[in-house]
Amino acid sequence: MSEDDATTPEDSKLTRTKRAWARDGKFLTGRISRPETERLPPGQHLVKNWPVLDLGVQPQIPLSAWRLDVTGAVENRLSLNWDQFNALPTSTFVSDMHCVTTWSRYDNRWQGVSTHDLLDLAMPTENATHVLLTSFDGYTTNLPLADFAADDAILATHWEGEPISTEHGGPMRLIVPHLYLWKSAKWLREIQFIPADKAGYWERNGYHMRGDPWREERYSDD
Ligand SMILES: Nc1nc2c(c(=O)[nH]1)N[C@H]1C(S)=C(S)[C@@H](COP(=O)(O)O)O[C@H]1N2
Ligand SMILES: [Mo]
Repeated sequence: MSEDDATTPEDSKLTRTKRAWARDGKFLTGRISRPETERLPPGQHLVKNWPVLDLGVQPQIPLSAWRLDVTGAVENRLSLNWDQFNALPTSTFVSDMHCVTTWSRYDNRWQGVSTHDLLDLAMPTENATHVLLTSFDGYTTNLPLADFAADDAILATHWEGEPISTEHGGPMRLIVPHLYLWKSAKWLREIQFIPADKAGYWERNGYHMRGDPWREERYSDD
């Protein structure tokens, strides 16, 4: 950790602060809306810049050492190197992002491999209901398979036509536009398909298992 004496991410100032927000229900407006009627989710404000948020370790991953493993409840387990990943069909989507710390940023153009195309390859088995994501910095996050499989969810390598920078999760990060951005794992290393939900890093620290911004699913209910 860089900014304080914490020895584990759990002890860091960032995590302690965000645990307190979850405990106190900070930023909650109590409003529910829908993306069809309101582009900006409740309690969010627009930014033009693109803030960087992570646990403080930004791994530099040489492309020769990069791998993506697809494990768990799938017909075809995969372990792709960078060339194999880049040989997959590519898609381009434009979407908004919404961070639980209340900033939103519109119209981001992502290029990469759609989760649809990855799912066609891996073929989750019938009992797979959720995915647990693990990144090169040790970060984890979980989401329902149906959300991971959203039409505009993408394993992104490019943002606005340029390779995604290291600080924003390059060489490859997930983008699931319709959930809070903490579900969009940077520096993605492994996608595990699982038969029951399992909390990732922020989910163990007071944050919601699903994280729908229009329902303000910021924090866990208990
Ligand atoms: N690997 C990894 N992915 C991560 C994080 C992290 O710490 N490590 N932080 C999450 C959080 S809380 C947010 S808000 C977004 C921030 O993405 P950005 O830095 O590109 O804005 O990344 C998410 N993905
Ligand atoms: Mo976040």
